[in-house]
Amino acid sequence: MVRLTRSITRSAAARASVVTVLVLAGMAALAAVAGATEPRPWQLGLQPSATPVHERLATMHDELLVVISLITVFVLGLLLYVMILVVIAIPSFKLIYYMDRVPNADMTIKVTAHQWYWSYEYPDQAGLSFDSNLIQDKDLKPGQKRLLDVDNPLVVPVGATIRVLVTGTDVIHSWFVPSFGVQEYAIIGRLNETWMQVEHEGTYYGECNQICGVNHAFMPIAVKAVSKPEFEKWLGEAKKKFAVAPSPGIEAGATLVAAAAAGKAQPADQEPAGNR
Ligand SMILES: [Cu+2]
Repeated sequence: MVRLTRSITRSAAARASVVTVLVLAGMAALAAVAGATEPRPWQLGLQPSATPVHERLATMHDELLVVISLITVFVLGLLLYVMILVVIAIPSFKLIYYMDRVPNADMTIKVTAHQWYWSYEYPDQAGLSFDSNLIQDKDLKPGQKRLLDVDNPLVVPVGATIRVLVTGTDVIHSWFVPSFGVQEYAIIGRLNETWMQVEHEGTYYGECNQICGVNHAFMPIAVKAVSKPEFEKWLGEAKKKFAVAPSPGIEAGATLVAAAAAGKAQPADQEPAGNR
């Protein structure tokens, strides 16, 4: 009995010592593993792989890193393009505002478009107004430009800030003088506004640049910029030549409407003299 008890005690002690050794070994092993994969200060990327699953996760992570980097570069590129557009837009808006806003105007000119000629009115000059027609090829004098020169050019004083009001009586035209940077639609029933300030004397040409009908190419614009004294002299002559009549612009339109309503033909003076 005593032998049996001793034997059991010995084997229990042996088992306990084996378990203790195993536990210590396990703790040592865990400590070793933790040392290999612990987070480190300033660590970038994943911890070293300890399992096949983590190996695949790490591979997937690395591949996605390449893809996402390329996408980031692409999106930053797009943002750069947007910034370029913003940089362009700011002066562009400033310029549009400059073109649109008439600074304190010295005088006003009203431009009325017709098929196929222009009429000009000086509302500040007791409604002085006249029609401006193309000079036909057969009537061209030496020095006159074919398809550009007109019988009565618009005359403006140099240096004056001029408010230009543009309207039309039939279809949409457009008063376009390239060297002035002026292009304004002539729309029936609408009064569009722009401005110009001619800096040097001379004759400047433009054309209707809105396809307006069969004689679209035959309604040129000629603007003569003259000195102030010359302009005053011209005003005196023009008032006699065109015998100032009260605002024929709108009233001529009203006359046309009335004539059309009464079934009458268009008044002779409303026909484009040069384009028959
Ligand atoms: Cu036109």
